[in-house]
Amino acid sequence: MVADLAHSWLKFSASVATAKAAGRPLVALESTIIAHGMPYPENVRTAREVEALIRDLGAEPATIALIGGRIRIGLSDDELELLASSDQVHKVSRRDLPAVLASGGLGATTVAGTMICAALAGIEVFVTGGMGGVHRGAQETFDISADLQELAKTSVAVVCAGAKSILDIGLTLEYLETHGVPVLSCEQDNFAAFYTRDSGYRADFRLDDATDQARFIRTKWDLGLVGGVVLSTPVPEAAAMPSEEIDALTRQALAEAKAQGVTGKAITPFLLARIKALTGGRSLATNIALVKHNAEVGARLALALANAGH
Ligand code: PSU
Ligand code: MN
Repeated sequence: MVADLAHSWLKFSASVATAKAAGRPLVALESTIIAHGMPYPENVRTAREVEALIRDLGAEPATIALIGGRIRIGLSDDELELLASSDQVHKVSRRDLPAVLASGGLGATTVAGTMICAALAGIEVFVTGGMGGVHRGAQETFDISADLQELAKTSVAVVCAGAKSILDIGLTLEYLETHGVPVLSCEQDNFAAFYTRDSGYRADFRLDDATDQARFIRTKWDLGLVGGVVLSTPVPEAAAMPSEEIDALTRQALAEAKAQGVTGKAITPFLLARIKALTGGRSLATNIALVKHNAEVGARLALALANAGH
């Protein structure tokens, strides 16, 4: 009954509904990266290009957002444009979902928010840029992204380029281990660090092949081990940033956030925007390249999961 009530809040786009009915694999995409993670108009251009890449590989993209009091699974071109250009878009994680839906506002979903909506829509694979995590200094601030709790309880595979070094990556991986969330890596042994390929921390399991990734994920869920899986894949070599540079700029952006008293849900967008400004926009090119690469990895995983049955 609860599930039926929840489904009354969903609205599928025509193309996602058609693909779903035909049993074509679906790939969820988040909207916080569009509304709060990248500037206009690069954000809307990237969103469209990412959708096209997924379609070209034979899966159907479903960008998720809250519009007019419904959870929208799949957006039109105009709706993507609206999310990308409006300054009235709420950043929606688990906590914010009922508020923005009930008020009919415009909401961009985070990794946590998108996982919830994807699971309701029956979508198993979700592609993003970087995931949230345990913030540096969390021992004092308690700032741990709700993304991690969502991974602990919602059964969606999240494809990302690891986590940014604005976070404490070691503590992020510890947190995931505690909650039984497997961290898979493809193309390398180590967990990726978003702008750079190597976080310096080993992922739990390296699985380069989509068929093997799908078998792992299907086995977890067959066993009733509820919860997400992280699939980390590094930014393509040619687009990666030098790690010394990004480390120094990250420290600077963190110091500025602290000096200006930026906290809570505002901190991640603040740091992303500062790093972009401090790199003269080069971090944006890296961001776009890694999202596109993640989309390819995610589309292949969605196809492999469809072939793996259940
Ligand atoms: N990391 C990025 N780009 C992003 C985000 C994180 O590199 O756009 C967004 C994602 O939507 C993620 C959210 O779920 O920020 C995490 O925010 P918070 O730290 O407030 O939980
Ligand atoms: Mn936070």
